[in-house]
Amino acid sequence: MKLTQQVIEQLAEHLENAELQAHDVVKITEAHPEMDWDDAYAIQAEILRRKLARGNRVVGLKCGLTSHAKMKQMGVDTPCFGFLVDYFSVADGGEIKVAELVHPKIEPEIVFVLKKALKGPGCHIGNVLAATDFVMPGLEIIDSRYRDFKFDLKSVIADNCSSSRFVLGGQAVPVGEVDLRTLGVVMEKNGEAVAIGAGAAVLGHPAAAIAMLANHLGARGEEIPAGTMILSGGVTEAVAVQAGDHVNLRIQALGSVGVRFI
Ligand code: 0L1
Ligand code: MG
Repeated sequence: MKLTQQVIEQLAEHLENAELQAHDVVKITEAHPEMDWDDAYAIQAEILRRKLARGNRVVGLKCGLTSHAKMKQMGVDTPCFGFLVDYFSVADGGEIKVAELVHPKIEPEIVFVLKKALKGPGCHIGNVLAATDFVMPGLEIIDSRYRDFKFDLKSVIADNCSSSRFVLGGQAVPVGEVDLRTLGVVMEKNGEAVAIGAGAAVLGHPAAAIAMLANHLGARGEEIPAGTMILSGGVTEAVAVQAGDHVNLRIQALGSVGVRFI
C-alpha cells in the first residue's frame, strides 16, 4: 500500500460526501498517482465502514465492468467489485429521484442469489452454479462521482464502482432451468429499445463474474456468504437517464423489472 491510513480516511470521506451530497469531484488519482490496488479497495472499505457506523446494512455485492461493451465504454480492461447497502434498493416499479444523484446511468443485469457460501481461490462457474439458489433480472443505476464519468480503474474502485441504486424484479428462476449465456436481454427507455444483448456478454457466462468475485475475496481471506445477492455486471453499455424517464428491462425466461426517474 502506498497511502497512509489518514489519507485513505480523507479520500473515503471526500468520495462519500460527493455521493451523499450528489456533487462531482475530479478523479482521486490526479492528486494521488502513487495509489495502488490495495489502497483503492481500502478506500472503498472505509466508505463501507462509515456507512455501517451510521446504521446502514449491506444487502448485496456487485461485479462491475464485466462485459466488453462496458469495458470499452469506460476505457478499462479489468472488472471491479463493490458493495450494495440498504438505501440503494428501490422497489420494482418504484421511483428514483435524480436530484439525489450526480449523473445517473442505467444498465441491465442478471442477478444471482446464493444458497451456499463461495470461497476462492480456484472458484469456477461450476462451483457458482452449484451454490446458486436462483437468478432474476435487475437494473443497476450507476452514478460515478467523477466529473463526466472520467476515471481510471483505481479511482472507480475507491468510489465503490459507481454504485448508487438497484432494482430487482421479475421471476426468481432456479439456475439449472436456464442457459445464462443465451438469455436475451432487452432494456427499453420510454418504450424504445435502447440496449439489447445476451447473457454471454458478461465474461462469456455471467457465473464467471461471480467466480471472479469469490476469487477476489478469497485472495483477501474472505468469502461470499450463503444468501448473498450479487449483480453480475451490465450486459450492455449503460444508458444515461433523466427525470421523466421510465426504464423497463425484460430478460428471456426471467420476466421484467422497471423503474421511473423523477
Ligand atoms: O456496474 C458497473 O459495471 C459500473 C462499474 C463502474 C464503472 C462505471 O461507472 O461505468
Ligand atoms: Mg453494473
